Parts: sequence; structure tokens; C-alpha cells
Amino acid sequence: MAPETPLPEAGAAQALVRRARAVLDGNWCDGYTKPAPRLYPHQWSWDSAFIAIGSAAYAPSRARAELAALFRGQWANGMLPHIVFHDPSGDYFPGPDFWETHRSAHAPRDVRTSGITNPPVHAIAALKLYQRDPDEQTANFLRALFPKICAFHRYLYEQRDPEREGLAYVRHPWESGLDNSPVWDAVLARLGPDVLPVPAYRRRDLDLVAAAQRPTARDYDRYVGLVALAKRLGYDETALARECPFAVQDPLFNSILCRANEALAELAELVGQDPGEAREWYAQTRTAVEEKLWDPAHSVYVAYDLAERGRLVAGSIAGFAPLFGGIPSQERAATLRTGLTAPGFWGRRGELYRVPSYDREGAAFDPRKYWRGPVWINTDWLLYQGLTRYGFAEQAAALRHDMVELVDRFGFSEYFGPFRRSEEGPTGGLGSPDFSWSAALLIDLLSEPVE
Ligand code: 2M8
Repeated sequence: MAPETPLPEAGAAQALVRRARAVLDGNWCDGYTKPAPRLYPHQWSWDSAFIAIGSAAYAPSRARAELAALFRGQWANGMLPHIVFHDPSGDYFPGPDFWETHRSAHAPRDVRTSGITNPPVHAIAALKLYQRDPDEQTANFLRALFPKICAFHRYLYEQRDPEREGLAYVRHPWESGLDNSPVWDAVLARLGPDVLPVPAYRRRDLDLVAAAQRPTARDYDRYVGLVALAKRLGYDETALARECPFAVQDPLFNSILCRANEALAELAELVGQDPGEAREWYAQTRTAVEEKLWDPAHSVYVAYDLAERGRLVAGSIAGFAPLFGGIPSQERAATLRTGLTAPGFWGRRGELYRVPSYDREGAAFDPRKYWRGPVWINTDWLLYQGLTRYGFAEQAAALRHDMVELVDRFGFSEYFGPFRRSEEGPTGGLGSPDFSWSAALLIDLLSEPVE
């Protein structure tokens, strides 16, 4: 299936990078970057790591500032919160007053944050920063950042892995980053208001984006109910591990953790520290993902539901993320490639932009709705790295082509309708325009030599 549109020539690629930089400039808030101009007016954790990966290519001082600002919100127990509210104003829900993080003794007193975490992309961003800008200033910065990233990973292994399996669990769909993935439906279906009381609240996202592109009211009730539960338990991890009804081990989160441990071990050597602990974490997680999250019936990795002690459904793009973590053997990676290039993700006749976030042939596929079908630049970037890592150059090139074509044609949207032509299905940008990680990861992609 040949790519249909020629990629921009070198000059045009430079113009695209300039447009991407303008998006990041527009979202820069004097010390950190908002994910989007209006929809997400604070600092988000994994967004900032992706943003730093992009800004490292042309503005290392900004990448350093980005990571430093984020880690100002780190909790005393090591948790890196998914949102840091440097400016508590703004009309995002749930804002800092809703989170009430003062209920935890671990929350910082001088910075307001959320009370949940996000995928640990930060060591990967820090290593990228060094690779792009290996000077003394960066080395000093990394010396100071290194123990903070270690503390975050240690938190994941000590507080989010109660059975010491080598797998971190997430206790809120927002922690997974793929908020309304159909994979969570079965778990959330059990959490009606009788199980999980929901306080009164008002969403703000629907003021800015069409409801057809955002999570449902039913999903939001669960999201808010889970925050309310964490507050009631004072964000106590032991109590949450016992009582939180949403507790899943996700292949995307753990594959990122695996890759982040590899990066952390490299960082340790760069800053003159012992890489042993990071290597040990890497080995544990790699084995655990391989043994526990591989679903032989579907030949893909799936999430595990700790509450019901069973595997969740296949169909999510997250199932291929172990390629990014370097987790499967070469042989199993080839099996994964077969699944990824099947019609549900790769299309049949070039009709799809690769890669939809959910299997087009799955019953829950929805080409407009957030993490239930649209294409996202960050998951494409993760898969591109994974395919390249395993030497799958042809598929990596196809993915790179589609990433570039999507933003060239439709701008730096938050996500994209997966169809090339509107006669086939939804096409074009969805969610927020001028989305930071779409811009940042394009800059990174276009700054790397093509293998
Ligand atoms: C989305 O999540 C936030 C909640 O954290 C939201 O919908 O309000 C997700 O796409 C998440 O992965 C992302 O980090 C965040 C900011 O871009 O938006």
C-alpha cells in the first residue's frame, strides 16, 4: 500500500517545523507550555515530557525550564502529579480547588497540583535533552533532575505495585493518558453511583469541543467519582490500593516505564550515579509485561484488571506499545507487526491514516471520539520509535509519512479523524487546534535522520 501524497520537500519540512514552533511559542506560559491554548490551560505531566522532547531540538533552555517547572509539583512520596496548576485561575475542570490535595501530607504546600499521576515519559525526555545538547549546563541540570526522576520511578515500584510484580497500576483512566479508551469500559461499567458516589460538578470541556469528540457524561461521572474517592481516602496509597475499584496494569504505561528505566540507567552513567537500580527495574518490568500482559488468544498485549483479576479486552493501540519499551523478542515483535498492519489498524486500500487509537473493526470504534478511534501524534511517535527499534523500516516509514501528512494537511490538532477521504469517514483535525505535543513530536521527528 503505497503512501498517496508525496512528503514535503526539505524546504517545506522546514516550514512545517516553523509552524510547529509557532504553536509551542503560542502555548508557552513563561516557564512551561500548556497542552492547548484554551482546553488545557495548565501544565500536564506527560504532555510536558513530549513537549521537552520537541523543544530540546531547538531550544534546550526551554526544555530544561519545562521539566524543572513540572517537577516543582512533585509530591514528597515521589508522585509526579498529572497536572501542575502554576496559575490557579482558569476555567478547567477539575481545577485545584476540586482536587483538595492538602488532604495528603505528601502534596507540596507552595504549588497546587492534581492528586493522580501520568505515564512516566520524563527520563526519556531528559536523555533526549542530553543527546541534543550535551553541554555542561545540561549535565548540571540533569544532575539535579536525576534523583527526582528516580524518586518518581521508586514511587511507582513501591506504591503502585502492591504485589511487587514489576508492573505499576493506574487508579484512574486519566492516569493512563488514554482516558476513554474502550478498554476501560468494562471496569467503568461496574462503577455506578451506588458503588462510586459522584459529587455535583460542571464540565468545562464541552464549552470548547463538540460532545461527539469528548468522553460521555457517564464516563465523566466515573472520572469525578474516582477523584472524590481518592480525596475521601486522603490520597493514601495503601488505602487506595485496597479500595479503589479502578486498578489496572496497562501495557502502554508499563512500556513507557520500561523505556524510561533504560533512559534512566543511561542518565545515571552520565551523571556519575549507579545505574543498577534502573536496570533492575527495567528487567523486572520487561519480564512482567511479557509474562502477564501478553494475550496469546489475540497475539497482542492487553491490560490486566486487578479488581476482577482478569485480562481486559484487546483492540487498543496500547497493545503495541511494548515495541517502544523494547519488551518483546524479535520473533514476538514480528507477530505484533502483523497485528499492527492488519486492516483494523493499517487499513485495506490506503483509506486510513495510521494508526487509529482503536481497532476500526472493533465494536467500540468511534472515529471522532477522543481515544476511541482517532489518530494521535503521540501514539504514532511511540510506535514509530518502536518499529524503528526492531528494524521494521518499511512500517516506520509509512507511519512517519502519515504523521507528516496529517499535520501538513490539517494543522497541529489534538487528534485526527482516521480517514484519508471524507467519503470514507471522518477526516481532519479534532479536539483542540494548536496542540502542543502534536507540534513538539513533529519537530522531533523531522529533526532525526531517517533510518
Ligand atoms: C486529556 O486528558 C485530560 C485529563 O487529564 C482531559 O481530558 O481533560 C488526555 O488526552 C491526556 O492524555 C492529556 O495528557 C491531557 C492534556 O493534553 O488531555
